[in-house]
Amino acid sequence: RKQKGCTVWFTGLSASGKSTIATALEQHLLKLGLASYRLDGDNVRFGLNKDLGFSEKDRNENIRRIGEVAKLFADSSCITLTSFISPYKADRAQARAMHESTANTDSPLPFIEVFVDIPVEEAEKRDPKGLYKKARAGEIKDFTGISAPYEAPEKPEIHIHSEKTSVEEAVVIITKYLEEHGLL
Ligand code: GGZ
Repeated sequence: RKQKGCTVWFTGLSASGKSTIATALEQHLLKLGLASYRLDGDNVRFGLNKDLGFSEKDRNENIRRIGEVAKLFADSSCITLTSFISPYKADRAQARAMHESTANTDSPLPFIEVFVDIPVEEAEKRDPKGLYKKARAGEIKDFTGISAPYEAPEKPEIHIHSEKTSVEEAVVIITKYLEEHGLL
């Protein structure tokens, strides 16, 4: 049976645990012998999107391009994982619409939105890179959750409560969803 591609779209605040969960999920899928690829700030914001910053317009364009690239990976039968704050509802809806439309592909590509939910106070306590501290001090402007908006998803396919769910549990929840939807 040929693997069917899809995109697992993580969204959540900085320090919510998106990338940690996505990395663990990728490892798990690769162990199962499935083709999986993770797009994140490290391989996208320093390359394809190195011309973009964190203004609303730049984030819109960041997410638009990531949506298009994720769609291409998914179309190549890859289980594609994206790990970006993606704070705007309209941008996530656009990425979803790209996947679900059959404009450039034979069939719609499943798009699974995973909300990695964390209260901003908790993310700020974690602050692994000291970015919240800098944002509070005004050294970083337009910082999501502090001085720029985060529009939480209303109906994500999967809702992970980051403070109560371990990385391993999150991987199990997402893997189970993919299995139940015939995507593994
Ligand atoms: C939010 C910022 C900002 C501002 C730099 N706001 O925890 P990190 O460091 O590793 O993840 C954050 C990352 C966010 O990039 P994304 O491409 O995911 O954002 S978006 O989807 O909104 O386009 C953070 C760092 O970049 N960072 N400045 N002002 N996060």
